[in-house]
Amino acid sequence: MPAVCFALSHGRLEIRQGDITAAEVGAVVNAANSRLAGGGGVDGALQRAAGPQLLQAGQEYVREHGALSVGDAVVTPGFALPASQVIHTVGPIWRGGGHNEEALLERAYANCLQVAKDQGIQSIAFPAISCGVYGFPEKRAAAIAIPVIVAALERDAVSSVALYLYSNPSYAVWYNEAQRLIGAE
Ligand code: AR6
Repeated sequence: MPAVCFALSHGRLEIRQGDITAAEVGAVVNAANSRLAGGGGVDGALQRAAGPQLLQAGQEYVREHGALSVGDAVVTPGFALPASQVIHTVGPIWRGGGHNEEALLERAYANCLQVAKDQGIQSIAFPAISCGVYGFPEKRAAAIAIPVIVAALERDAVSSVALYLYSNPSYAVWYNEAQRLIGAE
């Protein structure tokens, strides 16, 4: 599986192709829905790998605090996952680009990174939030996500970020955007 590491002045950003459920990190990010009700895609894969306690923990959170707004991020344990914790966020549904989708996606990445900092989580793995059933165009998503992640690394909010892309074409899009925005790996 291809993977490339971009060394920044602070921290490291890795772009890799693969299954995020295997990530051995402080926290993996789940591209969830606002009721943390489980689903397909990354969410379904994480629920299967973590065991039923992950869904229970999310539902308990929603019972106590209510549903998440788009862009919110909350943390639960990782249960049977190799990752210690799961940060659940809700990306925007793409509705053509005129509904604040870009700002909301940026907010989702920024809030996940803020939760990681608040919890003292040093390493975090992201999927391509909103780029599956929520339909966000992948190149635009990469152009939004990568600068937010680089800024968090540069200010030492976290020390290591991995972006997990599931397919080869997705990996190529994100790799090219990282090259364009950061420069040589
Ligand atoms: N590892 C890494 N990436 C994956 C994996 C995996 N195991 N599985 C899928 N992807 P999606 P969304 C990629 O649909 O668009 C759920 O039902 C996938 O190819 O998981 O934010 C939730 O419950 C795509 O590029 O998330 C919500 O209802 C990316 O992960 C809704 O889907 C995100 O696709 C959220 O939709």
